[in-house]
Amino acid sequence: MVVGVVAVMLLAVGAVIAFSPPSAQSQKSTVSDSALVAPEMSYDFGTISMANGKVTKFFKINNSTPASITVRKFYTSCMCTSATLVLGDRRVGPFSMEGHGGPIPTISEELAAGQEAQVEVTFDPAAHGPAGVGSIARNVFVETTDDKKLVFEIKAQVTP
Ligand SMILES: [Cu+2]
Repeated sequence: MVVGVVAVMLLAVGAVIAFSPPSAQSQKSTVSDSALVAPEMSYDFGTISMANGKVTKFFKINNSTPASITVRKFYTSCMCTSATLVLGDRRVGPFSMEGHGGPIPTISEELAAGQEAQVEVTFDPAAHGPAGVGSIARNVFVETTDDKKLVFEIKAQVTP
């Protein structure tokens, strides 16, 4: 009798594990471990046309810790996408994909405790030529000196 109850419980636990949604996997492209926080990590431009040229999105980042954080590297997942760090009226970048035109230079941009900055992301839908039609997803990586990373994602449906 007791053995039967335990067996049923084990089956129930097994079923819960087996049918858990794969949420961790579907969110992998925007996983971040940085102490910097961003209220918005992902943005969908919707349907955009190559003929209309580049599109731009600003993401806010904030140092919500009591200590300063230094950004040391800024890069994207593809040469069609570039990113600039905007600190007030100072602009650092744009930077694009590592390997295109050499390595991405190391920078040293300090965000004081409580300071906010912006990440300006520009996507050129025509950069890949006719092959660039369809749905795209690109990432922007913000690396800090504590070896952590903030990862943004942009998406679009590209038409000619
Ligand atoms: Cu690209």
